[in-house]
Amino acid sequence: MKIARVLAREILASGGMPSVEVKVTLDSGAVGVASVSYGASAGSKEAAVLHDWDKHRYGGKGMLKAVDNVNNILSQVVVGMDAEDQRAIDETLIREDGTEKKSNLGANAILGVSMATARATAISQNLALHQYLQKVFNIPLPAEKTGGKLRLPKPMAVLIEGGKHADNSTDLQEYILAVTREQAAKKNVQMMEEIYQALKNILKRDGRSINVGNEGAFAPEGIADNELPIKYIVQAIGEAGYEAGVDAGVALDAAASEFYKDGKYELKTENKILSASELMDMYLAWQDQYPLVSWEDMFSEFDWDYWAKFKVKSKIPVVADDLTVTNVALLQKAINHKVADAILIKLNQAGTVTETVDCCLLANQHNFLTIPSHRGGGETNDTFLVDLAVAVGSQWIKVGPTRGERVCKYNRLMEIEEQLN
Ligand code: 2PG
Ligand code: MG
Repeated sequence: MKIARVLAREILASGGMPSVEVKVTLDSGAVGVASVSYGASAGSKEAAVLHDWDKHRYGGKGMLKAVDNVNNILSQVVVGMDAEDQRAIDETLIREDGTEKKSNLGANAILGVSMATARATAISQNLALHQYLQKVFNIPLPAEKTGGKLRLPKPMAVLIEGGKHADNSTDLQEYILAVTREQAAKKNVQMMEEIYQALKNILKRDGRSINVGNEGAFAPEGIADNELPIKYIVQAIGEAGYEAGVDAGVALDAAASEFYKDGKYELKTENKILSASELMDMYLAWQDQYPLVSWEDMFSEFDWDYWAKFKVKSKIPVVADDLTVTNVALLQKAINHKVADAILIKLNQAGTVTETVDCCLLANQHNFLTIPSHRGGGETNDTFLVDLAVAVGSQWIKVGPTRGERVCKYNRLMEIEEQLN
């Protein structure tokens, strides 16, 4: 089965700014379409998003160059290649770019081709994408590890957001409802959305705004401390009729690189500048008070020392995102330095499907949790990350609770469950 045609176009992502969509057609006639997302609070070592920097279009953020790179350069090298050899295709794409961060042709161009090829080939083989990914990358069936039952990831839904994802909200970027109950995905999704609605009522009662941020999470203004949102979510779990600490708990993503300045952490809402050690004390006090499930990026990506110190004291998984940016070498470093227990997985941080899967497999080998995630700034309606999560046996997927580009992920999850049954 060979790649016959590759065609890219500029589309809009969730923030109303451009992204890239790629359509790959195989000689079997199968067509795969994929679109690429990008973040608002990106890690410094992520694969590069190529923008046009033409000030007359979208303030410089157009993606016509990346589109051209697909149509005129990448298509030339992959047309005629064996579509079933995803690894060879991705290696070819990486070689054609030739830079460490894919900054020459753009990870937004490269990843679109990579994802669309996988999807077209899955369709051609009449397999669900998650089944095809397991097959083509020879992933040990997660079902074998879980007594014959394929594990479906549980929702980690951002319910309150601040930082770079919303104006005038909290310093910490995300307060996440992490479902902990092992039950049907459909029930987990229902529970998560009921808790979201309960939270809406609580915020209204408290006279707070129920406007939402980038990811469809509430972004109330005027919250004077970074702890209150945890209390709100715990309360919402109870008011929705569930038990905090049993059915669900709270996961935090501080995205702390965003408020790290000159070796200190600036909490604007609290009018405080904290040392790393003071920040750690604040976090550790929370873990004794609340049903917390995990911590993500609680220290800056440049503060490896404190990551290590924090991990020793933490009772719950420490998740690396900006620190490791879905990069095998950085994950290996995180494993060696014992700074985390879990890795957030974002296809566009890596820039090809193969590199993303390799990262998940390395994580699995070292008993690191993998948490495939949406992006904050420019998410699309693509649901690839859900199939990826199922294929590699992820415990959770991190996706916002509302807005079309988020709920399509939960809809895909429930669809997979229906198909498996
Ligand atoms: C994160 C993500 C997604 P962004 O930090 O985990 O929630 O945000 O895509 O803006 O990096
Ligand atoms: Mg993060």
